[in-house]
Order: sequence, then structure tokens, then C-alpha cells
Amino acid sequence: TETATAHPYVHAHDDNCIFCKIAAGQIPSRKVYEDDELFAFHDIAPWAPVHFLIIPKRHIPSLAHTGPGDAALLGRILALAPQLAAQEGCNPYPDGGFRVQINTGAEGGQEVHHLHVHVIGGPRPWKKA
Ligand code: DGP
Repeated sequence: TETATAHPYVHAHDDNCIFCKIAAGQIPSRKVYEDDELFAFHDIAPWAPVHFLIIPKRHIPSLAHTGPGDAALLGRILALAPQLAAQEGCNPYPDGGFRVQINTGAEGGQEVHHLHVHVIGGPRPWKKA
């Protein structure tokens, strides 16, 4: 079962959040994976041959809004990354591989304020090396 986070303003669903709508199927996306608490889908503007996002279905605005109570959820996201990277065609380690990136806040380059983990891979060069 899920542990409560430290932040009371982290709502289950934000009606104005594009990623909440994608996770709920209210906005179409190219789905990569779904379970009861996670959703993964292809990035609309890929930087590399493989580029998808893993998100919690629950609205968490950013990584800065997580704490020790979210360790299991964050761990599940990270543990899913290599499995989905292989599924989506990333070549195996060590010659292949992939990048995992979490932009957090304006200075971190975050544009969509629903926690998302970029998984990026495939043959180089990439647009954003
Ligand atoms: P970030 O800068 O980390 O907040 O990246 C947000 C990413 O989300 C960006 O790479 C583009 C992607 N994105 C934004 N809107 C949509 C959308 O409506 N659908 C999909 N599939 N991706 C989106």
C-alpha cells in the first residue's frame, strides 16, 4: 500500500494537468506500459530514437515534492526503466544503454509539472546529447 507524502498539496489528480489526463486516458498517447500506479508513454518531441516518459498516475508536481514516503514508488519507476528500455529497442549494456533524466523545477529544465522520468536511448547522435 502507498505511503502518504509529506506534502498535503500533492493531490491524487489535477484536472488541469496534461500528464494526469494522459495517465487517465483522457488525452491520447502512445502507451509503453501501465499498471495500477505507473504509466509510461512516448515523448511527443523525442530527443533520440527511443524516448519515453514514466510517470506516477498520482499527481506529484516534481521530484522536489517527494520524500522518504515515496521511496517505493520512485524505486518502482527506476526499476521499470531498464525493462521498458529493452522493450522499446534500446541496445543492451554496455555498448547500448540508455539515459534516465528527471528535470526538476525551472532551473532543472522542467516544463510539465507532473513528475516524469525521461528514458532516452538508441543509436547516436541525439538531438540533446
Ligand atoms: P520536461 O522538460 O522534463 O518537463 O519535459 C516534458 C516532456 O513532455 C517534453 O519532452 C515533451 C513531453 N510532452 C509535453 N506534452 C506532451 C504531450 O501532450 N504528450 C506527450 N506524449 N509528451 C508530451
